[in-house]
Amino acid sequence: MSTVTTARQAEPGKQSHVFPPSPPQSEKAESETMSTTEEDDVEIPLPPPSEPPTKVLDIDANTPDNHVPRDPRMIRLTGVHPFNTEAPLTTLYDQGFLTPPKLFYVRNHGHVPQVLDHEIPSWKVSIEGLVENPITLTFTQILEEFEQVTIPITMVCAGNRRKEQNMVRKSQGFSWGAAALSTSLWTGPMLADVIERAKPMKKAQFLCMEGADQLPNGKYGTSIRLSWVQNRERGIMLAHKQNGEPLTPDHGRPIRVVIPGQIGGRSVKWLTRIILSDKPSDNWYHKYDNRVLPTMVTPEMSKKDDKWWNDERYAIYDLSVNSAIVYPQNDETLSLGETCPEFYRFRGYAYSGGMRRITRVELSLDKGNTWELADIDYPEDRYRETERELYGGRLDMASRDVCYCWCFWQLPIAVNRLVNAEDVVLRAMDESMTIQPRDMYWSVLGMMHNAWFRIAIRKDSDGMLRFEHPTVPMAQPKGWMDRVKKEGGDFANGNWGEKVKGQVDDSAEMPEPVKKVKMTNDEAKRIIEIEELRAHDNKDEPWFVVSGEVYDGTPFLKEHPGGAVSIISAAGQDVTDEFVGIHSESACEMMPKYHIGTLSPAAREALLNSSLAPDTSAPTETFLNPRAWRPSTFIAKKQVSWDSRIFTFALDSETQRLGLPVGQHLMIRLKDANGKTIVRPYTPLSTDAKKGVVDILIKVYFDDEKTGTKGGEMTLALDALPLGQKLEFKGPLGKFTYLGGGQFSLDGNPRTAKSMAMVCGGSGITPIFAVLRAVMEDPQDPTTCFVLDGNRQEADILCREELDELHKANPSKMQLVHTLTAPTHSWTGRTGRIDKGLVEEAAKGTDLWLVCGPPGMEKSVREILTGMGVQAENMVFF
Ligand SMILES: Nc1nc2c(c(=O)[nH]1)N[C@H]1C(S)=C(S)[C@@H](COP(=O)(O)O)O[C@H]1N2
Ligand SMILES: [Mo]
Repeated sequence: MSTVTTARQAEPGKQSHVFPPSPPQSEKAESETMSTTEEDDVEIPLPPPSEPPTKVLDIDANTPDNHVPRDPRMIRLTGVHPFNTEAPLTTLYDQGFLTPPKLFYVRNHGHVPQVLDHEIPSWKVSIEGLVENPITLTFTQILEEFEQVTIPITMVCAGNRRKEQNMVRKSQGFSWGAAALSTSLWTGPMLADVIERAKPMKKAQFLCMEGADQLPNGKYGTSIRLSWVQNRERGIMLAHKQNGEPLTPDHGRPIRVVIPGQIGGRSVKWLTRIILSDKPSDNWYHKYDNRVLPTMVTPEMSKKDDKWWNDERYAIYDLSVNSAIVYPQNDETLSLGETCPEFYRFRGYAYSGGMRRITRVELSLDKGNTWELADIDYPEDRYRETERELYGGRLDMASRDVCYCWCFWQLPIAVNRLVNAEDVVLRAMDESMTIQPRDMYWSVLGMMHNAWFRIAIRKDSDGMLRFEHPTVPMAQPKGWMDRVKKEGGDFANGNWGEKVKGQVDDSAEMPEPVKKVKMTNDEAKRIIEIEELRAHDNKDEPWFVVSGEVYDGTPFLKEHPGGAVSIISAAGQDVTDEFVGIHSESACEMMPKYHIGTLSPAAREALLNSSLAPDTSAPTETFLNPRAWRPSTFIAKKQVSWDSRIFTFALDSETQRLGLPVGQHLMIRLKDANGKTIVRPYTPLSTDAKKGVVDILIKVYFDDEKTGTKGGEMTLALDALPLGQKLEFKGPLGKFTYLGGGQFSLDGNPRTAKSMAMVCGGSGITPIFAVLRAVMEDPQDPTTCFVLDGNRQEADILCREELDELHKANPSKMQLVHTLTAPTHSWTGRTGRIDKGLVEEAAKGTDLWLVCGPPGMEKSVREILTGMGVQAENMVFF
């Protein structure tokens, strides 16, 4: 514990919750009130100086609220009007336990009713419905004929923290940060006393209320249970003073309802009517607002079927347990230099609903594996120690053992532990042992978000820790949720969307483990000299070399899945690297058939020397050479998601084009850190019209430490490649070329297609996309395309924006279907693998199938197509 004490002393930040925080009271007679109880020297929390704004802001001048003075610090979440605002989180917190009205969050569904001073005494509140004695009380009566109490109550909008939900999936609600809550001392009569006057009938069960604000769907109204009102322990009251001052226009001037422990939406402002009923309120705002519909109900479902809104089980009353970290604030930094304190004191708020007390607040530095208890301070308790007059009401907490207010927590954490943590998560528990959940419960209205509050810790290169809040309302920088989203992270990945070290996409095209397969024929004992090999450097009888062994490709020219070109371009060459790089075990098993002999040592040497010869040829119009590896410099890398990047490589000159026909691919060769040569085929993202550079989209397959699965050799090597490094390209390769206007060539034969189906998965999109783009970007091209793209999760969809754009621009030429095997609940598209049903959907009018994806996917699509009677000549597998 001694370290903790040190930490508190070391921490220079100000103590914002020392009470009483603010001796200077605003003008009025309150000081008198206090002096009458001088014998009672218990210190209670009193509000900070109020200094109410007197000026109508320019921004409000042209709105119906041009009569309401406001504080410019309030953050407007729904534009200029209506006024839905919260204070910056730290500003709110720094006020202490009680929030001045001008910084108290505001939720106005419409304009603020204008009530002039002289109209207030005669303001009327009617009590009607199932009462024996319907009455209308004036404001003056309510003040004078009922006992007045003063109670501290925290109000919270059901939408508090909604921005976090909206980041995951847009809800039908605007983006509150974590400051849609505030606390004040409220003065007025208990609503139970007022109701009694009207003599409720036995069958009255609900208390409906209505405000004076005229809204698009009628007046604002809602209801609560009458029994709750009658239970004085629940503290449900009418209030005409907030922190000792008459209500401000935004908070319900001249009178409102205040309900402890329940969402703010039930506390009607500008109160005019109370109706007792045997049914809940039929007000539009009661029915269509402040509800948590089941998570699987989509906005469309809720629109179609009114039953979701008529179900009282989904209406929110009690608040739920919730908490937030305030300090460190978003983008706060901590430099780790010599001046760095040993401890950083984390601080924030917590609250629960139904008047339940927060009984523990816990923080974790290891994503919830282990937790530490924070200190909790309950300023509300200080009011229980005294009974006195305050603001013209009896301070009425001494006999109450329930909790109406927020509390504060703090925990000093050793900075060296923060250095080693990726984040800090927070959760609170209340006295019903209800604990905040780890995961979000998303619903149509985006309400009651109370999952663990998480702060990400980033390590800046200059030796600083930088803290990120999940979201920040209307401000920059926007917090980790925005960052994760931009990185393409999936919030449902179990790690708040952050990259999980070693995470592997199970539908990925992982390179198959290369087993040693014997490729030679023991009968082929011929020794071949370099002259003989060179004599077969032609397209009629192409010989090629793999690992010093010579093969005759002639019998395989027709059958080679990569087309004759790939064999012809290998003629007379040592193609060991690319052969090993791209061929499967079963391909290797076929090789003994074509083995004709072994190169002599001299021939080996000659071949090696010729391939090492510097490329001195004059600059050509296009970069690629099908018969030579061409060097290129890695000049730029752009991160498009946590595992995908666009690599840019320089061509020989700024005016040179790559020279890759649409539909063909190229090969990349490089040496990894261990000196091992790796070769893989790729289709660039940039078009062949691009000069000077080539862009290649690469999805990196990381090692999976958990399962011990190795990542992608090539993609990991590329990812580790330093800028300025050279690697090599060779190509073009491929049996398919799209010529434009529906014309293509397959295995050298010119043909045409009216309609193409493009089936792909993972990074298989890249060759497909090249063809699709050629079709879609040419307005003269009448070909139609059906794109069927299968992935694991939404974040794995490559070229998504590009696809959407092509689709948008060509609604009649292009159909686009995404399907996910592991979607999150926010996904509304197709789910499951690419199966027969989907393939059949794509088959309408299709005369050419282009397929590219992981081996498993290609295999099953081939089976489906064959089963459907599609001829092999109409299928292209890349
Ligand atoms: N008449 C009326 N009462 C109302 C509202 C409203 O728009 N009109 N908004 C409700 C909602 S949703 C909330 S959260 C609280 C907000 O109270 P505040 O603006 O004083 O913070 O008022 C509630 N009472
Ligand atoms: Mo609200």
